Amino acid sequence: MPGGSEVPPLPSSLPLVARAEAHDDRTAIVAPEGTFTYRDLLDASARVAACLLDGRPDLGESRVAFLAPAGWHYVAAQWGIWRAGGIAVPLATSHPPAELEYVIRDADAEIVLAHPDFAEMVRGLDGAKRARLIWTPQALERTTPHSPLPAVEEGRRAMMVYTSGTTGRPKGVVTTHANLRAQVTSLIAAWEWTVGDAILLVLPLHHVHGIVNVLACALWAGARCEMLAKFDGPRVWGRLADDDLTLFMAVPTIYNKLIAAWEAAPPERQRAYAAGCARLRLMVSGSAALPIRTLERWQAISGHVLLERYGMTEIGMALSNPLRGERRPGFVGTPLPGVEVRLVDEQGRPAQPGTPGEIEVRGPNVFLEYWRRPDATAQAFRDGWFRTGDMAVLEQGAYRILGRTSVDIIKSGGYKISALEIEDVLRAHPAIAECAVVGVEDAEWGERICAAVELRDDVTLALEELQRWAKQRLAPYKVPRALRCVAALPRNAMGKVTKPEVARLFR
Ligand code: MLC
Ligand code: AMP
Repeated sequence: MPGGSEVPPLPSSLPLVARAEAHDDRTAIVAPEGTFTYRDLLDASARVAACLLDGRPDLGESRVAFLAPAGWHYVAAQWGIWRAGGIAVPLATSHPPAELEYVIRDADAEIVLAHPDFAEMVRGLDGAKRARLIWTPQALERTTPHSPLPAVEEGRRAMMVYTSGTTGRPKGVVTTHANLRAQVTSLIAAWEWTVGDAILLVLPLHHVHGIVNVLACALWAGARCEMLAKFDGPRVWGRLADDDLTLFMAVPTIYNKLIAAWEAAPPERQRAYAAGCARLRLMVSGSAALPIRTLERWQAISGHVLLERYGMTEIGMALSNPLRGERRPGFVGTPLPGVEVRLVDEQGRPAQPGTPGEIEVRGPNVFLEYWRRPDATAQAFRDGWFRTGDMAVLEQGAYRILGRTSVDIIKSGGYKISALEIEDVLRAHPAIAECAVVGVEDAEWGERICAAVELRDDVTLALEELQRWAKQRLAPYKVPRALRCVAALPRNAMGKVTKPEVARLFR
């Protein structure tokens, strides 16, 4: 390790960090940069914290936006921000400058901590010019000054993850250290994580599936987390075929892609892949509905009945099929330890048994607030319960997700995407007079982003042209995959665009 362990270990007030002290020489992270123990992580994150503090006693919940590929620098940066008393705001490595700019600005980031891989892009961001810009190698390798780290109470803000909604642009979901502890310990108990576990992380690290369910749970348990910079089907299969992993978690699209990669492999490799899976103790699917055909195909290939669970950025995980016992296809199980779940009708009254209702969630796992949006925060709760916007029904003791209350929330590849946000961007295109964006069911991606547009007079627009333009403004997974140019969008008598009719244009 560069710099050695020059910062003396301090008992930490942060539960995750305090637990790492007990794991010391165990391997914590296997990353493209190398293999690192819990002691390495404590040392490196203390150096990052000292660098961020730069002589101050406490960052006092300043926002630190950080951008690093999945790997060692990411983890050291995240823990360093926490140990310095800052709020960690993960930026997405796949996002174009416009989206990064929005998050840095909305979070009002005081510091931008970035990996040199992104130097050119970050240097061009106005938000980074206004903030203190620090490169991760500089933070990780810093040797002086030794800095006493602040005592960070659990009730303080820890993290802000940006999520799309039905109003406006993405909002920062603020979770405290206590929220994170509740989210993690619930999964540790339900899925029986131990120090003996080893997990392969293939998910992006700007959303809770990767951040909480995989990375934070592994580090809480004292387990080993192996990080791939990016999902790659054959590479993932190669690792699953080795005999040293115990856990795997992914979105349904990733299982679909793994199924396709397995089917494309020669028979002897197929056998090796399947045998590798058999050695894992648990494979989990979530973030979007798991199609029963995916579950069945995966079972036929790997022998695993995928454990499907349900969660959301604002609440971590809420419902899960059992680790032991029957996992019902098409169901997401029962409330996780410490999480209360209820179904309510449109008036907010508990739904009659057996009838559908909106899922509401309560418990220490539920987030604190949307960053600087008190009205949105207030609207998201009813009598202390968080309103998820997802509909479900309780049948024979287990929940089945039926869909969402809003057509404008799309799930594609496991990403939550706001149709309204994309429409706002597309309306700025010089050829587009009006547009409507919908999610259309898709076997591989769950839903595909489709755009219907009314063009201005005398212009044409091709999909490729629109995609090129949109890629500069939107994350790749928000870019439309299909385009219909229409004389007039379908509207109801009130003049409102009828989204189900729009979706029909693409079927
Ligand atoms: C990418 N492509 C898409 C697409 N995304 N096509 C249709 N729909 C999409 N959504 C296309 C690209 O344009 C490209 O096409 C090709 O697919 C490969 O692109 P890529 O970017 O390399 O894709 P890939 O890396 O394979 O990404 C697929 C993925 C990724 C499934 C690995 O989408 C992913 O990591 N999803 C996970 C998201 C996640 O973690 N969600 C959790 C949110 S938290 P071409 O033609 O250029 O080759 C949450 C709470 C909870 O939901 O409950 O967990
Ligand atoms: P996000 O806002 O990105 O955290 O995504 C959360 C949303 O993902 C939820 O509100 C659900 O709509 C969806 N989701 C998560 N898990 C499941 C699941 N197992 N089945 C169906 N939808 C899910």
